[in-house]
Amino acid sequence: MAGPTSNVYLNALLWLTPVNPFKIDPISGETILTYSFVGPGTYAVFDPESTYDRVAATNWQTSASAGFWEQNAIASAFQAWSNVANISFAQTTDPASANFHIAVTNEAGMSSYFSGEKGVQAFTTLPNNYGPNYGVFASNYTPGWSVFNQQGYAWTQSGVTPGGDGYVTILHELGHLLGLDHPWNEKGWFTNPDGSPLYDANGKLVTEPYFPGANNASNTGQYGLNQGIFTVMSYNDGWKGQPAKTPNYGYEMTPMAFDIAAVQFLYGANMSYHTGDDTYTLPGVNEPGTGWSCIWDAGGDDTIQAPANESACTIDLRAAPLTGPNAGGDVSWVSGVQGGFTIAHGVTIENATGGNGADTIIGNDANNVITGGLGQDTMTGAGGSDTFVFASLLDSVVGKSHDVITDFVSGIDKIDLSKIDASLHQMLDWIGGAAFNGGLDELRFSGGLLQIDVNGDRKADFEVALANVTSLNRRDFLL
Ligand SMILES: [Ca+2]
Ligand SMILES: [Ca+2]
Ligand SMILES: [Ca+2]
Ligand SMILES: [Zn+2]
Repeated sequence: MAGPTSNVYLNALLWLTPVNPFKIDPISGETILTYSFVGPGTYAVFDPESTYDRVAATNWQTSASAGFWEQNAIASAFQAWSNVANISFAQTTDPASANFHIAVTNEAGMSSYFSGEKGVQAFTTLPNNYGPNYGVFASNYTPGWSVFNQQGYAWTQSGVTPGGDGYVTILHELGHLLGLDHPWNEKGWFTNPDGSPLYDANGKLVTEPYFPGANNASNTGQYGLNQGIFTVMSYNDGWKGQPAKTPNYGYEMTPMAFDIAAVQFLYGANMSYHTGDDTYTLPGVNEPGTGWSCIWDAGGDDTIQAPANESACTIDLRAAPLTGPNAGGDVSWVSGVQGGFTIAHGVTIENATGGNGADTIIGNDANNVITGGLGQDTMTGAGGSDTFVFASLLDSVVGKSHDVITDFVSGIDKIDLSKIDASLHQMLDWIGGAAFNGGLDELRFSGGLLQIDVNGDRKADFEVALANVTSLNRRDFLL
Protein backbone atom coordinates (compact mmCIF):
# COMPACT_ATOMS: atom_id res chain seq x y z
CA MET A 1 0.00 0.00 0.00
CA ALA A 2 1.38 3.26 -1.05
CA GLY A 3 1.53 5.83 1.65
CA PRO A 4 3.80 7.84 3.88
CA THR A 5 3.45 5.45 6.83
CA SER A 6 3.04 1.71 7.41
CA ASN A 7 -0.44 2.32 8.87
CA VAL A 8 -3.46 2.15 6.57
CA TYR A 9 -5.52 4.54 8.71
CA LEU A 10 -2.85 7.23 8.72
CA ASN A 11 -2.19 6.72 5.03
CA ALA A 12 -5.88 7.27 4.31
CA LEU A 13 -5.82 10.62 6.11
CA LEU A 14 -2.40 11.68 4.77
CA TRP A 15 -2.42 10.54 1.16
CA LEU A 16 -2.82 13.98 -0.38
CA THR A 17 -0.32 15.62 1.95
CA PRO A 18 2.31 13.05 2.91
CA VAL A 19 4.83 15.61 4.21
CA ASN A 20 4.63 18.87 6.16
CA PRO A 21 3.81 21.35 3.37
CA PHE A 22 4.74 24.41 5.44
CA LYS A 23 7.93 26.01 6.71
CA ILE A 24 9.30 24.91 10.06
CA ASP A 25 10.68 27.64 12.32
CA PRO A 26 14.42 26.93 12.42
CA ILE A 27 14.80 28.04 16.04
CA SER A 28 11.78 26.51 17.76
CA GLY A 29 11.24 23.58 15.40
CA GLU A 30 7.58 24.55 15.38
CA THR A 31 5.40 25.08 12.31
CA ILE A 32 4.03 28.62 12.74
CA LEU A 33 1.09 29.64 10.56
CA THR A 34 -1.16 32.65 10.21
CA TYR A 35 -4.78 32.98 9.18
CA SER A 36 -6.95 35.90 8.20
CA PHE A 37 -10.73 36.29 8.38
CA VAL A 38 -11.73 37.74 5.03
CA GLY A 39 -14.96 39.54 4.22
CA PRO A 40 -17.25 40.59 1.39
CA GLY A 41 -15.67 41.69 -1.85
CA THR A 42 -12.34 40.13 -1.13
CA TYR A 43 -12.67 36.66 -2.59
CA ALA A 44 -15.02 34.51 -4.58
CA VAL A 45 -14.75 30.82 -5.35
CA PHE A 46 -15.60 29.39 -8.73
CA ASP A 47 -17.04 25.91 -8.69
CA PRO A 48 -16.98 24.17 -12.08
CA GLU A 49 -19.43 21.44 -11.00
CA SER A 50 -22.07 23.74 -9.63
CA THR A 51 -25.10 25.37 -11.12
CA TYR A 52 -24.02 28.34 -9.02
CA ASP A 53 -20.82 29.58 -10.53
CA ARG A 54 -19.58 31.64 -7.67
CA VAL A 55 -19.71 31.69 -3.91
CA ALA A 56 -19.06 35.11 -2.45
CA ALA A 57 -17.79 35.79 1.05
CA THR A 58 -20.33 37.56 3.26
CA ASN A 59 -20.21 39.47 6.54
CA TRP A 60 -19.15 37.79 9.77
CA GLN A 61 -21.95 37.56 12.32
CA THR A 62 -21.78 39.24 15.70
CA SER A 63 -23.92 39.21 18.80
CA ALA A 64 -24.03 41.53 21.77
CA SER A 65 -23.09 38.77 24.20
CA ALA A 66 -20.52 36.82 22.18
CA GLY A 67 -19.01 39.31 19.73
CA PHE A 68 -17.76 37.77 16.50
CA TRP A 69 -18.92 34.29 17.52
CA GLU A 70 -18.08 32.57 14.23
CA GLN A 71 -14.52 33.90 14.32
CA ASN A 72 -14.18 33.00 18.01
CA ALA A 73 -15.28 29.41 17.34
CA ILE A 74 -12.79 29.10 14.47
CA ALA A 75 -9.97 30.46 16.65
CA SER A 76 -10.93 27.89 19.30
CA ALA A 77 -10.76 25.08 16.75
CA PHE A 78 -7.33 26.22 15.54
CA GLN A 79 -6.24 26.06 19.18
CA ALA A 80 -7.63 22.52 19.47
CA TRP A 81 -5.31 21.40 16.65
CA SER A 82 -2.27 23.17 18.09
CA ASN A 83 -2.97 21.55 21.47
CA VAL A 84 -2.01 18.18 20.01
CA ALA A 85 0.64 18.99 17.38
CA ASN A 86 3.80 21.10 17.25
CA ILE A 87 2.09 23.80 15.25
CA SER A 88 0.74 27.21 16.20
CA PHE A 89 -1.63 29.66 14.61
CA ALA A 90 -1.89 33.41 14.85
CA GLN A 91 -4.57 35.63 13.40
CA THR A 92 -3.41 38.40 11.10
CA THR A 93 -5.39 41.27 9.65
CA ASP A 94 -3.11 41.25 6.60
CA PRO A 95 -4.59 38.69 4.18
CA ALA A 96 -1.67 39.12 1.80
CA SER A 97 0.70 37.50 4.29
CA ALA A 98 -1.67 34.85 5.71
CA ASN A 99 -1.20 31.10 5.16
CA PHE A 100 -4.95 30.59 5.38
CA HIS A 101 -7.97 32.67 4.43
CA ILE A 102 -11.19 31.92 6.27
CA ALA A 103 -14.56 33.12 5.01
CA VAL A 104 -18.28 32.69 5.57
CA THR A 105 -21.00 32.77 2.96
CA ASN A 106 -24.79 32.83 2.86
CA GLU A 107 -24.77 31.79 -0.79
CA ALA A 108 -27.95 29.79 -1.44
CA GLY A 109 -26.08 27.35 -3.64
CA MET A 110 -24.13 25.99 -0.70
CA SER A 111 -27.26 24.58 0.88
CA SER A 112 -29.10 23.58 -2.26
CA TYR A 113 -26.49 22.24 -4.63
CA PHE A 114 -22.79 22.81 -4.71
CA SER A 115 -19.88 20.90 -6.12
CA GLY A 116 -22.09 17.92 -6.88
CA GLU A 117 -23.40 17.73 -3.32
CA LYS A 118 -26.47 18.94 -1.51
CA GLY A 119 -26.30 20.64 1.85
CA VAL A 120 -22.61 21.51 1.76
CA GLN A 121 -21.60 22.84 5.19
CA ALA A 122 -18.20 24.11 4.21
CA PHE A 123 -15.26 23.36 2.00
CA THR A 124 -11.53 23.79 2.03
CA THR A 125 -8.54 23.45 -0.20
CA LEU A 126 -5.68 21.34 0.94
CA PRO A 127 -2.43 23.26 1.39
CA ASN A 128 -0.43 24.18 -1.71
CA ASN A 129 -3.21 22.85 -3.93
CA TYR A 130 -2.35 19.24 -3.22
CA GLY A 131 -4.71 16.82 -4.83
CA PRO A 132 -8.12 17.33 -6.38
CA ASN A 133 -10.05 20.21 -4.89
CA TYR A 134 -13.68 21.14 -4.74
CA GLY A 135 -13.17 24.35 -6.61
CA VAL A 136 -10.86 26.36 -8.76
CA PHE A 137 -9.99 29.59 -7.10
CA ALA A 138 -10.14 33.06 -8.42
CA SER A 139 -6.92 34.54 -9.69
CA ASN A 140 -6.14 36.26 -6.43
CA TYR A 141 -5.96 32.85 -4.69
CA THR A 142 -2.68 31.69 -3.22
CA PRO A 143 -3.17 30.44 0.35
CA GLY A 144 -5.28 27.66 1.80
CA TRP A 145 -8.95 28.54 1.99
CA SER A 146 -11.93 27.51 4.10
CA VAL A 147 -15.42 28.82 3.57
CA PHE A 148 -18.28 28.05 5.94
CA ASN A 149 -21.98 28.01 5.06
CA GLN A 150 -23.90 30.35 7.36
CA GLN A 151 -27.10 28.53 6.40
CA GLY A 152 -25.59 25.14 7.20
CA TYR A 153 -26.81 22.69 9.82
CA ALA A 154 -25.96 23.80 13.38
CA TRP A 155 -24.29 27.02 12.23
CA THR A 156 -25.58 28.84 15.32
CA GLN A 157 -23.91 30.25 18.40
CA SER A 158 -24.52 27.05 20.37
CA GLY A 159 -23.89 24.77 17.37
CA VAL A 160 -20.36 26.15 16.89
CA THR A 161 -19.56 25.63 20.58
CA PRO A 162 -17.53 22.45 21.33
CA GLY A 163 -19.96 19.52 21.42
CA GLY A 164 -22.13 20.99 18.66
CA ASP A 165 -22.17 19.89 15.03
CA GLY A 166 -21.10 23.29 13.74
CA TYR A 167 -17.90 22.99 15.78
CA VAL A 168 -17.13 19.60 14.20
CA THR A 169 -17.56 21.23 10.79
CA ILE A 170 -14.86 23.72 11.77
CA LEU A 171 -12.50 21.06 13.18
CA HIS A 172 -12.98 19.03 9.99
CA GLU A 173 -12.26 21.91 7.60
CA LEU A 174 -9.20 23.01 9.56
CA GLY A 175 -8.07 19.37 9.41
CA HIS A 176 -8.14 19.72 5.62
CA LEU A 177 -6.12 22.95 5.81
CA LEU A 178 -3.50 21.02 7.76
CA GLY A 179 -3.42 18.37 5.05
CA LEU A 180 -5.82 15.65 6.22
CA ASP A 181 -8.16 13.93 3.80
CA HIS A 182 -11.37 11.96 4.34
CA PRO A 183 -10.99 8.36 5.58
CA TRP A 184 -13.26 6.71 3.03
CA ASN A 185 -12.70 5.74 -0.61
CA GLU A 186 -13.42 8.70 -2.87
CA LYS A 187 -11.99 6.83 -5.86
CA GLY A 188 -9.07 9.17 -6.24
CA TRP A 189 -5.48 8.42 -7.06
CA PHE A 190 -2.39 8.72 -4.94
CA THR A 191 -0.24 11.79 -5.40
CA ASN A 192 3.43 12.53 -5.08
CA PRO A 193 4.43 15.22 -2.58
CA ASP A 194 4.32 17.77 -5.42
CA GLY A 195 0.69 16.90 -6.10
CA SER A 196 1.31 15.01 -9.34
CA PRO A 197 -0.37 11.60 -9.81
CA LEU A 198 1.59 8.56 -8.66
CA TYR A 199 1.89 5.66 -11.13
CA ASP A 200 2.92 2.12 -10.35
CA ALA A 201 5.52 0.09 -12.28
CA ASN A 202 2.88 -0.88 -14.82
CA GLY A 203 1.92 2.71 -15.51
CA LYS A 204 -1.36 2.49 -13.61
CA LEU A 205 -2.52 5.22 -11.27
CA VAL A 206 -1.99 4.19 -7.64
CA THR A 207 -5.41 4.46 -6.03
CA GLU A 208 -5.98 6.22 -2.74
CA PRO A 209 -5.67 4.37 0.55
CA TYR A 210 -8.82 4.33 2.69
CA PHE A 211 -10.10 2.78 5.90
CA PRO A 212 -10.70 -0.91 5.11
CA GLY A 213 -14.31 -1.47 4.08
CA ALA A 214 -15.20 2.23 4.01
CA ASN A 215 -16.04 2.24 0.31
CA ASN A 216 -18.26 5.32 0.56
CA ALA A 217 -18.82 8.20 2.95
CA SER A 218 -21.61 6.61 4.98
CA ASN A 219 -20.07 3.13 5.24
CA THR A 220 -18.32 2.99 8.61
CA GLY A 221 -16.12 0.16 7.31
CA GLN A 222 -14.33 -2.66 9.09
CA TYR A 223 -14.73 -2.38 12.87
CA GLY A 224 -16.84 0.76 12.33
CA LEU A 225 -13.75 2.95 12.35
CA ASN A 226 -15.04 5.51 9.82
CA GLN A 227 -16.87 7.34 12.61
CA GLY A 228 -16.46 10.79 14.10
CA ILE A 229 -15.46 9.47 17.50
CA PHE A 230 -12.33 8.06 15.84
CA THR A 231 -11.66 10.80 13.27
CA VAL A 232 -13.26 14.20 12.72
CA MET A 233 -12.46 13.71 9.03
CA SER A 234 -15.34 11.18 8.85
CA TYR A 235 -18.83 12.24 7.81
CA ASN A 236 -20.40 9.84 10.37
CA ASP A 237 -20.29 12.16 13.34
CA GLY A 238 -20.42 11.04 16.95
CA TRP A 239 -20.59 7.39 17.95
CA LYS A 240 -23.04 5.10 16.20
CA GLY A 241 -25.79 3.56 18.25
CA GLN A 242 -25.69 6.09 21.04
CA PRO A 243 -28.50 8.43 22.10
CA ALA A 244 -29.79 10.88 19.56
CA LYS A 245 -27.59 13.87 18.95
CA THR A 246 -28.93 17.38 18.74
CA PRO A 247 -27.26 20.20 16.78
CA ASN A 248 -25.82 21.43 20.09
CA TYR A 249 -24.31 18.36 21.72
CA GLY A 250 -23.13 14.83 21.10
CA TYR A 251 -20.40 15.58 18.56
CA GLU A 252 -16.62 15.54 18.64
CA MET A 253 -15.01 18.35 20.63
CA THR A 254 -11.36 17.76 19.68
CA PRO A 255 -9.34 16.12 16.93
CA MET A 256 -9.75 12.38 17.61
CA ALA A 257 -7.20 9.57 17.86
CA PHE A 258 -6.54 9.02 14.13
CA ASP A 259 -6.45 12.78 13.52
CA ILE A 260 -3.98 13.34 16.34
CA ALA A 261 -1.67 10.59 15.09
CA ALA A 262 -1.86 11.98 11.54
CA VAL A 263 -1.09 15.62 12.40
CA GLN A 264 1.65 14.47 14.76
CA PHE A 265 3.17 12.52 11.85
CA LEU A 266 3.24 15.73 9.80
CA TYR A 267 4.20 18.29 12.45
CA GLY A 268 5.37 16.42 15.56
CA ALA A 269 3.58 16.23 18.89
CA ASN A 270 2.86 19.09 21.30
CA MET A 271 4.92 17.80 24.22
CA SER A 272 4.11 20.73 26.51
CA TYR A 273 0.36 20.09 26.67
CA HIS A 274 -1.08 18.88 30.00
CA THR A 275 2.28 17.81 31.42
CA GLY A 276 1.04 18.14 35.02
CA ASP A 277 -1.28 15.91 37.01
CA ASP A 278 -4.66 16.17 35.31
CA THR A 279 -8.11 14.87 36.17
CA TYR A 280 -10.53 14.28 33.31
CA THR A 281 -14.17 14.04 34.43
CA LEU A 282 -16.62 12.22 32.17
CA PRO A 283 -19.62 14.27 31.05
CA GLY A 284 -22.70 13.12 32.95
CA VAL A 285 -25.56 14.96 31.27
CA ASN A 286 -26.78 15.40 27.70
CA GLU A 287 -26.63 19.16 27.32
CA PRO A 288 -24.80 21.77 25.26
CA GLY A 289 -21.09 21.34 25.91
CA THR A 290 -21.30 17.53 26.02
CA GLY A 291 -19.39 15.63 23.36
CA TRP A 292 -16.52 13.31 22.54
CA SER A 293 -12.91 14.24 23.25
CA CYS A 294 -9.67 12.43 22.60
CA ILE A 295 -7.25 12.98 25.46
CA TRP A 296 -3.80 14.19 24.43
CA ASP A 297 -1.69 14.51 27.60
CA ALA A 298 2.10 14.81 27.54
CA GLY A 299 2.91 13.78 31.13
CA GLY A 300 2.10 13.73 34.83
CA ASP A 301 0.00 11.40 36.97
CA ASP A 302 -3.42 11.54 35.39
CA THR A 303 -6.92 10.34 36.23
CA ILE A 304 -10.19 9.75 34.44
CA GLN A 305 -13.07 9.95 36.89
CA ALA A 306 -16.82 9.43 36.83
CA PRO A 307 -19.11 12.43 37.33
CA ALA A 308 -21.31 12.77 40.40
CA ASN A 309 -24.58 10.86 40.40
CA GLU A 310 -23.86 8.51 37.51
CA SER A 311 -25.59 5.13 37.36
CA ALA A 312 -23.07 3.20 35.24
CA CYS A 313 -19.93 4.23 33.43
CA THR A 314 -17.11 2.64 31.51
CA ILE A 315 -13.59 3.94 32.11
CA ASP A 316 -11.04 2.39 29.77
CA LEU A 317 -7.45 3.59 30.18
CA ARG A 318 -6.08 1.94 27.05
CA ALA A 319 -4.61 4.38 24.51
CA ALA A 320 -5.64 4.04 20.87
CA PRO A 321 -3.44 1.29 19.37
CA LEU A 322 -4.03 2.52 15.76
CA THR A 323 -4.39 -1.13 14.73
CA GLY A 324 -6.96 -3.87 15.25
CA PRO A 325 -10.68 -3.67 16.08
CA ASN A 326 -10.25 -0.79 18.55
CA ALA A 327 -7.61 1.03 16.49
CA GLY A 328 -9.28 4.39 17.05
CA GLY A 329 -9.40 4.01 20.83
CA ASP A 330 -11.54 2.48 23.56
CA VAL A 331 -14.38 4.64 24.79
CA SER A 332 -14.87 5.93 28.32
CA TRP A 333 -18.39 7.21 28.87
CA VAL A 334 -21.41 7.27 31.14
CA SER A 335 -24.10 5.01 29.77
CA GLY A 336 -26.75 7.07 27.99
CA VAL A 337 -24.63 10.18 27.65
CA GLN A 338 -23.59 11.28 24.17
CA GLY A 339 -20.05 12.20 25.12
CA GLY A 340 -16.88 10.92 26.74
CA PHE A 341 -13.25 10.19 26.04
CA THR A 342 -10.88 8.17 23.98
CA ILE A 343 -7.12 8.33 24.65
CA ALA A 344 -4.62 9.25 21.95
CA HIS A 345 -1.85 6.88 20.88
CA GLY A 346 1.21 7.33 23.08
CA VAL A 347 -0.65 8.84 26.04
CA THR A 348 -0.59 7.20 29.48
CA ILE A 349 -3.47 7.90 31.85
CA GLU A 350 -2.61 6.21 35.12
CA ASN A 351 -5.72 6.20 37.27
CA ALA A 352 -9.44 5.52 37.06
CA THR A 353 -12.02 6.51 39.65
CA GLY A 354 -15.57 5.24 39.30
CA GLY A 355 -18.64 6.77 40.85
CA ASN A 356 -21.73 5.64 42.70
CA GLY A 357 -22.95 3.44 39.87
CA ALA A 358 -22.11 -0.03 38.56
CA ASP A 359 -18.92 0.77 36.70
CA THR A 360 -16.67 -1.13 34.33
CA ILE A 361 -13.06 -0.06 34.69
CA ILE A 362 -10.21 -1.29 32.52
CA GLY A 363 -6.59 -0.36 33.14
CA ASN A 364 -3.59 -0.37 30.82
CA ASP A 365 -0.03 -1.69 30.95
CA ALA A 366 1.04 1.03 33.41
CA ASN A 367 0.75 0.73 37.20
CA ASN A 368 -2.84 1.87 37.68
CA VAL A 369 -4.76 2.98 40.74
CA ILE A 370 -8.33 1.80 40.22
CA THR A 371 -11.15 2.89 42.50
CA GLY A 372 -14.65 1.56 41.87
CA GLY A 373 -16.53 3.51 44.53
CA LEU A 374 -20.09 2.54 45.38
CA GLY A 375 -22.09 0.20 43.15
CA GLN A 376 -21.38 -3.18 41.64
CA ASP A 377 -18.10 -2.58 39.86
CA THR A 378 -16.06 -4.78 37.55
CA MET A 379 -12.37 -3.90 37.50
CA THR A 380 -9.51 -5.09 35.32
CA GLY A 381 -5.96 -3.90 35.91
CA ALA A 382 -4.36 -5.28 32.71
CA GLY A 383 -0.53 -5.27 32.80
CA GLY A 384 1.66 -3.56 35.37
CA SER A 385 1.39 -3.54 39.16
CA ASP A 386 -2.09 -2.25 39.88
CA THR A 387 -3.70 -1.05 43.08
CA PHE A 388 -7.42 -1.57 43.66
CA VAL A 389 -8.77 0.88 46.22
CA PHE A 390 -11.74 0.26 48.50
CA ALA A 391 -12.43 3.31 50.64
CA SER A 392 -15.55 2.15 52.49
CA LEU A 393 -17.21 -1.10 53.57
CA LEU A 394 -20.12 0.07 51.36
CA ASP A 395 -17.94 -0.05 48.23
CA SER A 396 -18.56 -3.77 47.70
CA VAL A 397 -21.52 -5.54 49.23
CA VAL A 398 -21.92 -9.20 50.18
CA GLY A 399 -23.48 -11.56 47.64
CA LYS A 400 -24.02 -11.50 43.91
CA SER A 401 -23.74 -7.71 43.73
CA HIS A 402 -20.17 -7.68 45.01
CA ASP A 403 -17.41 -6.02 43.01
CA VAL A 404 -15.28 -8.22 40.80
CA ILE A 405 -11.59 -7.89 40.05
CA THR A 406 -11.05 -9.92 36.91
CA ASP A 407 -7.25 -10.23 36.75
CA PHE A 408 -5.74 -9.79 40.23
CA VAL A 409 -2.21 -11.22 40.47
CA SER A 410 -1.04 -12.04 44.01
CA GLY A 411 2.45 -10.68 44.63
CA ILE A 412 2.19 -8.05 41.87
CA ASP A 413 -1.09 -6.16 42.33
CA LYS A 414 -2.35 -4.65 45.61
CA ILE A 415 -5.67 -4.26 47.35
CA ASP A 416 -5.74 -0.98 49.25
CA LEU A 417 -7.94 -1.29 52.34
CA SER A 418 -6.12 1.44 54.29
CA LYS A 419 -9.12 3.77 54.49
CA ILE A 420 -11.37 0.93 55.70
CA ASP A 421 -8.70 -0.10 58.19
CA ALA A 422 -8.47 3.49 59.43
CA SER A 423 -12.25 3.55 59.90
CA LEU A 424 -11.88 0.39 62.02
CA HIS A 425 -9.14 1.97 64.14
CA GLN A 426 -6.42 -0.05 62.38
CA MET A 427 -7.93 -3.28 63.69
CA LEU A 428 -8.18 -5.27 60.41
CA ASP A 429 -6.87 -8.74 61.19
CA TRP A 430 -5.67 -10.94 58.29
CA ILE A 431 -6.61 -14.57 59.02
CA GLY A 432 -5.67 -16.00 55.61
CA GLY A 433 -7.94 -18.72 54.27
CA ALA A 434 -9.41 -19.65 57.67
CA ALA A 435 -13.13 -19.39 58.47
CA PHE A 436 -14.27 -16.37 60.50
CA ASN A 437 -13.77 -17.28 64.15
CA GLY A 438 -15.79 -14.58 65.86
CA GLY A 439 -13.17 -11.89 66.34
CA LEU A 440 -13.71 -8.25 65.37
CA ASP A 441 -12.53 -6.93 62.00
CA GLU A 442 -11.37 -10.23 60.55
CA LEU A 443 -10.12 -10.23 56.94
CA ARG A 444 -10.03 -13.51 55.00
CA PHE A 445 -9.79 -14.85 51.45
CA SER A 446 -11.25 -18.19 50.45
CA GLY A 447 -13.18 -19.62 47.49
CA GLY A 448 -12.36 -16.58 45.37
CA LEU A 449 -13.95 -14.17 47.87
CA LEU A 450 -12.19 -11.52 49.92
CA GLN A 451 -14.32 -10.84 53.02
CA ILE A 452 -14.38 -8.72 56.17
CA ASP A 453 -16.44 -9.50 59.28
CA VAL A 454 -16.61 -6.34 61.34
CA ASN A 455 -18.69 -7.35 64.35
CA GLY A 456 -17.65 -10.95 65.00
CA ASP A 457 -20.93 -12.62 63.96
CA ARG A 458 -18.96 -14.80 61.49
CA LYS A 459 -20.89 -13.25 58.59
CA ALA A 460 -19.17 -11.11 56.00
CA ASP A 461 -19.94 -7.37 55.98
CA PHE A 462 -17.78 -6.63 52.91
CA GLU A 463 -16.92 -8.89 50.01
CA VAL A 464 -14.98 -8.67 46.75
CA ALA A 465 -14.69 -11.49 44.19
CA LEU A 466 -11.23 -12.08 42.73
CA ALA A 467 -11.57 -14.15 39.58
CA ASN A 468 -9.07 -16.95 39.08
CA VAL A 469 -7.27 -16.31 42.37
CA THR A 470 -6.76 -19.27 44.75
CA SER A 471 -4.88 -17.67 47.63
CA LEU A 472 -3.70 -14.29 48.89
CA ASN A 473 -0.94 -13.12 51.21
CA ARG A 474 -0.81 -10.39 53.83
CA ARG A 475 1.57 -8.51 51.54
CA ASP A 476 -1.13 -8.27 48.86
CA PHE A 477 -2.83 -5.63 51.00
CA LEU A 478 -2.22 -2.02 51.87
CA LEU A 479 -3.67 -1.69 55.36
CA1 LIG B 1 -1.08 15.26 32.49
CA1 LIG C 1 -18.89 2.43 41.24
CA1 LIG D 1 -2.35 -1.86 34.74
ZN1 LIG E 1 -14.12 17.24 4.20
